[in-house]
Amino acid sequence: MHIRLKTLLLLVSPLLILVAAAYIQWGTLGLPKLAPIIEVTPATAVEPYGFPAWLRITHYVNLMFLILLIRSGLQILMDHPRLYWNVHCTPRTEWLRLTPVEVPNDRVWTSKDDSRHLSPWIGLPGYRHTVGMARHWHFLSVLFWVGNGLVFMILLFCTGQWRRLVPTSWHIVPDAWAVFVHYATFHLPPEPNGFYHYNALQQLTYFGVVFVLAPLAMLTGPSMSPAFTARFKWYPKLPGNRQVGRSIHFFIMCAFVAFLIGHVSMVVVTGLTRNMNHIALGTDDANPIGLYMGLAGIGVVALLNVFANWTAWRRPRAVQHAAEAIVSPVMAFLLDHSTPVAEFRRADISPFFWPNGKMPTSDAWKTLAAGDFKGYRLKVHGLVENPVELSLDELRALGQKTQITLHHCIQGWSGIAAWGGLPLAELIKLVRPRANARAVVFYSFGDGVEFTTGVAGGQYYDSLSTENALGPQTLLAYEMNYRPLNHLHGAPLRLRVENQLGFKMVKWIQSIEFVEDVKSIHKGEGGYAEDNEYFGGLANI
Ligand SMILES: Nc1nc2c(c(=O)[nH]1)N[C@H]1C(S)=C(S)[C@@H](COP(=O)(O)O)O[C@H]1N2
Ligand SMILES: [Mo]
Repeated sequence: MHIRLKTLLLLVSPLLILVAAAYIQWGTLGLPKLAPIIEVTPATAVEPYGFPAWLRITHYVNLMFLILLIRSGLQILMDHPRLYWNVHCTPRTEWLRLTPVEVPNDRVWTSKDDSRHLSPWIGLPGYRHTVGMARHWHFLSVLFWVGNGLVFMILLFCTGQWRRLVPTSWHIVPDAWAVFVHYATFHLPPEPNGFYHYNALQQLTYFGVVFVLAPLAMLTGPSMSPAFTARFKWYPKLPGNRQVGRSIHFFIMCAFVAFLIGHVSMVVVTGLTRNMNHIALGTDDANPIGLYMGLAGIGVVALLNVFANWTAWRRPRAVQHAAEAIVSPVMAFLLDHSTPVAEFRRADISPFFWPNGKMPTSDAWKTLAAGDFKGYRLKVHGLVENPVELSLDELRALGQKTQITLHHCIQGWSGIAAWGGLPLAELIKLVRPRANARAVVFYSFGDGVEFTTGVAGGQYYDSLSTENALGPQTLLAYEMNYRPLNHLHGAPLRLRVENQLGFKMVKWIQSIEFVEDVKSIHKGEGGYAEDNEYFGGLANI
């Protein structure tokens, strides 16, 4: 692991300064005076107190999905184990590197080569390049996590319980500081009974988790979605750019983990049995039932995680289809109807563009490449009235467009390039698809790489709905950055479809077929990555 020293200092210095200040205050002035603890009983309470059932349940459900989110999120991160502040993801500019590998200069190093192994005890589902499954669990979990959070918020404000979390006086800041000086210098202050009242630091922390961390996690998520950012170019600019959004998303995960550790430790230190009765049973006494229930609850969370890993390894197709059924409709509703528009300036073009996939090894492609693709003919067939075979010159004559766009790989990296080519809509006009042609399939000269074994096998292909094929930013590109497309990035022809993730954009295109349904092609999931890596139809996030 490697982290830039400057970044590390920037990250830990606020905490160090606070701790140092706490020690200085203790050393010179002694421990600060704490806000007086007001003894409250049910008879004297004026504010809402206790933990109603809805709160205990949402608290628990939150934990369940938060753990799944963290574990699947870590797995997604390890598929491109580098974090950057710049959108280009140029090697050696990352501020955090969770791999020992320095990107070599003297040979091709693809983004798939770069993905790292993660223990299945930590990652969901663990091991290498299992980003497809990890995403399914991430997005399935996030729907429930956000839904649960909404229920919590609504009830919080309907029941008056918000008064326990939301500070209503600035006095909370000095009060919280006084508590912090105690904790930081290892003095346990007398605690108010949390059933009625939190201490100031505790209240401020809970407030921060609910009203700052969780919303930030939700806001930085979509800043990584190709469909969303291709439609709203300003959105990723709110954090700075897509990679800043990704880095912040990572910090939020770290903050949640830090909170979990601190929160659980405090629950243990400040009266475990009583605290467990509060949050498991909603009672304020000292019998051990809440503790047993809490332990059982944690057992259920552990079982859920075992189940998640098991499904990811043993029933991946079922998980893929479940995500397709549950998540895709929600995401399609939110994202699919927006046409991509975001374009960049020439000066924004990335100096380096990560390559992915395996170069074709077939003689057919090698012969064409040796002849500078003069002999290349793109075959367009299937459910069309006018099947054609076109040379590169003929494709050029049909229409040309250049677009400077941001590429999003499912693995996490991004890059900006100028793509020149034929708008697919023009080709569609020429071939006249039949009414029953609902999908367009792009076949590659190259093979895919099977993800568990790393062995190449089977033709790479992918497909688009006809609607997406007609999009204003869907191109058959033969130029990259104003030069003929090079071999590595897909010569002679590749797909660009800017509201989707990179894996949809087939390189080294051999032929295009119009079909009624992709179910009849290969394993029927719509593409090589969908067939073999269980990627979802969620290529827009
Ligand atoms: N034929 C083929 N096309 C492919 C792939 C592949 O493995 N084989 N990988 C895809 C993925 S995952 C990405 S991110 C982009 C990468 O394009 P680039 O190499 O130009 O960056 O190509 C896509 N097209
Ligand atoms: Mo990718």
